[in-house]
Amino acid sequence: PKEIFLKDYKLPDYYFDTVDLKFSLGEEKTYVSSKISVIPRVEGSSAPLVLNGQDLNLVSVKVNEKELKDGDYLLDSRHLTLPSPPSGVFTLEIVTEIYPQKNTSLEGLYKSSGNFCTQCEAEGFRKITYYQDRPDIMARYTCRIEADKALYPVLLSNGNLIEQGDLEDGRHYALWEDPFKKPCYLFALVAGKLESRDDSFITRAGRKVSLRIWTPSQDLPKTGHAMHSLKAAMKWDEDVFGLEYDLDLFNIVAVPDFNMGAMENKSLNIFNSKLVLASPETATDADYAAILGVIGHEYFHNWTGNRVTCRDWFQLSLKEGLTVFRDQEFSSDMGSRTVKRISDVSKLRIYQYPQDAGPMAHPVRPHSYIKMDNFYTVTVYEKGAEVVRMYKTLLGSQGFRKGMDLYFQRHDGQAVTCEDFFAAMRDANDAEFSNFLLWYSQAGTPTVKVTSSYNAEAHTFSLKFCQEVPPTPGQPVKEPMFIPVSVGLLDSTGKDMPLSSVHHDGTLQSIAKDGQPVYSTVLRVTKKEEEFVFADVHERPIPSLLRGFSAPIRLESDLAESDLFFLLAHDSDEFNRWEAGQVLARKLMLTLVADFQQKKPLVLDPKFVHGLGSILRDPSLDKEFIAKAITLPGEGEIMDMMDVADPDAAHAVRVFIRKQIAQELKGDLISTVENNRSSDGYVFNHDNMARRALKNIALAYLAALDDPECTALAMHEYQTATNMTEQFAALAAIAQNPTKTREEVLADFYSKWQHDFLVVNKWFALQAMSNIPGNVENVRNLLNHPAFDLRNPNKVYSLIGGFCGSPVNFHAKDGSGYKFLGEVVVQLDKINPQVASRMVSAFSRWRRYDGTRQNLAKAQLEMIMSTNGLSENVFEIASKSLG
Ligand code: B3K
Ligand code: ZN
Repeated sequence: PKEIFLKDYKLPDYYFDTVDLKFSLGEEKTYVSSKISVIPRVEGSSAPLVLNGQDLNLVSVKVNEKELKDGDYLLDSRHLTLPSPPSGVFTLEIVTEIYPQKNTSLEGLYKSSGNFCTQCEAEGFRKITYYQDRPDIMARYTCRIEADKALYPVLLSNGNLIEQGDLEDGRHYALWEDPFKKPCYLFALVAGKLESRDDSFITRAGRKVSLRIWTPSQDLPKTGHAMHSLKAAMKWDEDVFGLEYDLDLFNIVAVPDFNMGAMENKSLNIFNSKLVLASPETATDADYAAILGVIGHEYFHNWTGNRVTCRDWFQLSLKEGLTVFRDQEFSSDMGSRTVKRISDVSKLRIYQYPQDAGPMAHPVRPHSYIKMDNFYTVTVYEKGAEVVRMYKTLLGSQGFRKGMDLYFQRHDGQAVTCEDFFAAMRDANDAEFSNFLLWYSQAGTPTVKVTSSYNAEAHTFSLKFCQEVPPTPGQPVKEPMFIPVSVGLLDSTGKDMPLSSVHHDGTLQSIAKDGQPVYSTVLRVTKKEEEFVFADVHERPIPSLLRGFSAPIRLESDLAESDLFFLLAHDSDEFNRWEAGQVLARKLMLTLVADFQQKKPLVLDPKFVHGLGSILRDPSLDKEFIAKAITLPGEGEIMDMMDVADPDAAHAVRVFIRKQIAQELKGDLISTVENNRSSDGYVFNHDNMARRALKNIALAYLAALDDPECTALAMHEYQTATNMTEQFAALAAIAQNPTKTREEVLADFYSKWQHDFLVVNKWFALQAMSNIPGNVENVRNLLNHPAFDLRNPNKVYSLIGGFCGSPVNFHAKDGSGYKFLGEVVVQLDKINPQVASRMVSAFSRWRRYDGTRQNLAKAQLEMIMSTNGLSENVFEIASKSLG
């Protein structure tokens, strides 16, 4: 396999101006013909034209209408090369034959539940026809689709429908034209038996846009929330960014077989059904929230990704980091900003920090890849979004908006780089950004140590920062980063002190703005060691550091436990209230882990339970915030902080604390469940979601007691639930304990929902993630369950992915979990390399464990590496994990 490097980027020798595609869809094979007008970049050049192609059967090639003979072009398994094309503009026509029915990789053109659909990002278009498959080739497309009318009554592609009609032999056709230039990764085609929910949106300029969400007819009733989300997203993008939709039609198609969440193809988004279909009875609040976020995300790509796209795939975060940031902001505005921030930061900590500390660590803009699909990562997406958020933190809302406006003004219709985005932000604000670009090129999570001291005589308060960026593969030595640290100071009553000025670098900078006091300020930490001294501080303050999580770092402060309890009770920055509780919980859990490892009896600090109890009972707090605040850090997060990850200790400690809390707060938890039941039907809004979240976490705690009273309560909630959010939470609560009731309720749930594959996937995931000892056997059995299918990514993510999410079972000391995953990966790789490669990633941090586990995991990786015909996808992850 060949590694591709950012530093090797070269401008293409040829541009494509227009591309006319014709698809003749068939049951055995599909013919694709493309007619491309080719323009040399440099006049008179006759450099070879190299086209990408994979799994294609070439039928014919014509240049300026003349068919080429065998020797006129070169063909290998990955390329079609014209060694000496005519100089000047010319027409290239290519016909290929492809086999979508046999395509299990779900990349290129494939079939899902009888319908044709495409997935071209990153490099799937080359599985449709020979092309310069790279995002800096932007062309205007037409697409003519021809198919059997009875089997495929609906024919869709990008842009506008300009012609349709019947043909001989029961066939028909549709001709689509996309007026916008686009890279081929945004091309899409759908053909099948689908029906649409239709609606419309009036843009702020008064244009009417038709909106259609396509599914098989029986699913149409479940598309209401998706349509609502789409309209909300269109409005929000106009209000917040001044960005209007640019065509008269916007289509969304839901398909059950899809490798990821969704795809932003120009005006024809294709979605995993999981992220479109929802009804109160079948989808949880988390599903509703995910649909809102992802519908928003794909829609927002129309400007950040499609109108302005990436020059090359190394720049992926240019569109993904930015668009994740936009969807996070959208969801914040539609619900609770604090709770959304807590969820996003948790996601970063649980998934991105470990990646950034392991063998697959890479910068937000990677330097190299073997298979681009492996770089659609939490680093590119979530850390990338944090990088965009830092611009906003530094520039303020208005400054950020000015930067965005300039970005579109400069680059609409272009394929650009992360530096172009940076430059727009800087130039629009005349900003001084020193070494900010390092966020794109240096991997690893910076650790920042903060020490504070108060000088009672001088009335000054000093914060000393010391930063360290850990070494990562290929980057042994790092430079200090530009870290925006948002800070406030609390007085002894818990109120924010007004901040007047700060000494830094030998100067006194004023903080107050226009004579108005300021209660939070952003310090720009840019050196390895640096001190900031606040002036006019009249009592010893408690500092609230990194408010709103203003930078993706690990913060280590010298705050005492009592300071943390104080912040938990008083901080005006709600994110930091939550964070104070998390820091306390992490410290506590690590202490107990050490006790557990030394076989000491475990004892829980009563102050901690007391703190949680007062949060639980505080009527002034948002219920969803309470639910987050009483949730303990996960086992993974704790293992991540240990020198040698010990899944058994992390698990035992978490179980112990949960039980203790449930015991001590049992009365409060029971009344929390009772007082937060639904009074009427399901409503998806913040208050109702918050109520359900709080009720469900209380129920989960109670079930940890495994006593008859709590089991009966959970059973009651299960039986009376009128929506999936509450029903599934009750099921999960009951399923915590390996009892007969568990088996009965799981069976009952399946028989209720076996007709609905999305609900059945929840049922698979719940069992797969279970911490019940020896669960690997159950999961093996579920592989043979009639509802399971290795070819469907959602099912794999639920069952196999779910299993790898249970540290005790996946990392079982007998190696049974590793062996199971090894076997599945080898099988899966032959079907769908992208999905197999995601699964094999569960092995990547094997060096974090003890010697026994290391040997067992390593043996599986080696077994995988020795498999014949291994895909490049799995090869890259497995070899880098071993390397
Ligand atoms: N851009 C797509 C991801 C494509 C992944 C290709 N392996 C979805 C998104 O981020 O919006
Ligand atoms: Zn995206």
